[in-house]
Amino acid sequence: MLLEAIYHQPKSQYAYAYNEETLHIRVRTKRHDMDRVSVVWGDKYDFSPEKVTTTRMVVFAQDDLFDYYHVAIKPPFRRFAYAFKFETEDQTVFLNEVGFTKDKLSSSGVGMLWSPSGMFEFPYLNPIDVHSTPDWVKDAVFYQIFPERFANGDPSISPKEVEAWTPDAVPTATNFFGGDLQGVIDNLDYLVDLGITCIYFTPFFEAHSNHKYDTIDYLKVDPQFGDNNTAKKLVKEAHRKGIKIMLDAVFNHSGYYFPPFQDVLLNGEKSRFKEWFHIKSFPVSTNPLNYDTFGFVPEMPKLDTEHPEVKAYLLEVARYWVEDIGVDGWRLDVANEIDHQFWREFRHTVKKANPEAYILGETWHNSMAWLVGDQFDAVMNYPVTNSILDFFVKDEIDAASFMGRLDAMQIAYPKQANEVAFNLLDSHDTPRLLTIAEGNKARMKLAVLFQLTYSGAPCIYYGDEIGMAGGADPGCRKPMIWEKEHQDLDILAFYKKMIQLRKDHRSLKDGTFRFLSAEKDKKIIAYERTDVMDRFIIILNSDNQKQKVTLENISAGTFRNIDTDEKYQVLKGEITVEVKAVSAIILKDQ
Ligand code: ARE
Repeated sequence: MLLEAIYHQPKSQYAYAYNEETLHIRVRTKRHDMDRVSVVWGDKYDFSPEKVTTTRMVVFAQDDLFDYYHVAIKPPFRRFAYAFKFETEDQTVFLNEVGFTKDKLSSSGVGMLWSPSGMFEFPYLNPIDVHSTPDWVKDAVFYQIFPERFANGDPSISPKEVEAWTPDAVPTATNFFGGDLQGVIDNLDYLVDLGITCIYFTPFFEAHSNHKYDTIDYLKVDPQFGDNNTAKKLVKEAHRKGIKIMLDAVFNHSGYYFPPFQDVLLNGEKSRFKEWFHIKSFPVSTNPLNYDTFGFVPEMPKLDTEHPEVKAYLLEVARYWVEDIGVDGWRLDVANEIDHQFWREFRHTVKKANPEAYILGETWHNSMAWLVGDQFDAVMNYPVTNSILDFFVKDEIDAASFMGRLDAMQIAYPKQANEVAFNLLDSHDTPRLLTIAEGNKARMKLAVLFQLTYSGAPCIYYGDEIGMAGGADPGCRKPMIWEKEHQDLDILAFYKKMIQLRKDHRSLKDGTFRFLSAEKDKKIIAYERTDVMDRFIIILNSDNQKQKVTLENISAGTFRNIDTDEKYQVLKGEITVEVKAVSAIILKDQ
């Protein structure tokens, strides 16, 4: 037993309230080290050896080095004092907050283990502290729209110098094509038909650039896109068709033409807005840059979100779009560079306006610090994106590393954050999926199949579903191709089929997920998704050769290949499946 590998941290992603009555307790051990791991627990105000309960934990995640055990427990009085019990054939070891005890009967250990003062504690499960995330996101299929490039529904408001909206149009950092909100309204049925339930809009507030991340007026739709009534109409129409709307909150910085920043440029030290920004000296200069910005972009002066007026202004913006216009969520731009206190107040404001609103942080790295319940519901799951791309699309890692990397994200956050994690494969900030796959549609489909059968909320970047290609920003921002003859209808049919399958089966959304195969040096993975209604076994072969795999520890039953109807019988807990090169098989129990 390798005691050095064992890790637990109270009040963290290793011990948190899942809901108002349930605690999740997790512990890490060396991989394959233990025969049995349990949590030994009781109530600290009524604590005695006779009254403690021992509850077995199960392995819920694994990586190269470690097993991660998990258990859900409902402490009757919301208080929880606990220790861990680790067992192998010849050893039993306990761990409490004081340290390890070899045997509960050893003289030195008795007092330590069986006294509440030595135990780990979850002192009290206060409902207000529970990190609760909106249920609807578990069922959602998101679609990301870059408003300037989806559809032009009202040419009368397009910028004068728009370029032709053709399948071979070339987006640059500064050109315009004329997309607008009416264009989205006109195409809502297309999204309904695809199976979309929420649109994520990159910014559509008044701004100077084509991407609109350099805001001029946060309370106004950009005149090139419509006006606030068009936004209202969009929200209303979308809601009527079962589609929710999430907007982009660009609160880290404003645009250069934001009136308060213009005032600072004009009035320098005398400006009443000088403290709204991080200005190092006067007069303000872009070269050399003497104020803080997003990156080193002079057009994006960083806002001082600690300043009470800035905070009040931005919180009113957050409230207005949710409460007065009716949007269902906010994606937070550069979320990790804004102070935590701002996000706490932001959450309070937004959830007061709509308790079911989804708050999604744009972060690209481990984000536990924002996922403790008082800030974001979830984050853009780029670590998972990269793992999917590395395994299925770029063919750079083996099955064992893929599983390890995904499972590392399962242990990185509380379950309720992972259930509503935003799982994207590409975005307006990355090359398109098909381009990353170097045009290999089979690899693209594997990634999509995985995305749509994994936990978390999948998001499709506009146009991926019809096989649009495009390199890094701005290449990935071509105008949507609407002409059927230029769309890849095979990819479209594939997306529709997979989205429908996900919608028809809860197990594929928030059922239990269990890897059945993910071996070192192999390129094939298999996993099971189950809930009370049904059970799927999904096998994806990312190898360029066909592969045969025998899956073990499967409970009895007969499965059917959903595409070919071929039957698979579980024999002695095993199923053997052969999968063609770069393809997948989906088995469903009968
Ligand atoms: C423009 C040009 C680019 C050029 C850039 C710098 O298009 O080619 O490189 O200027 O001069 C918006 C526009 C962009 C624009 C940018 C600046 O959409 O087109 O780029 O403004 O004017 C990091 C941040 C993350 C950020 C990404 C882009 O952490 O917050 O960089 N993403 C958001 C939006 C963007 C938006 C902005 C922020 C600014 O989604 O669309 O850009 O409002 C690693 C790092 C991450 C890093 C990531 C990507 O993983 O860890 O921190 O993200 O790579 O670079």
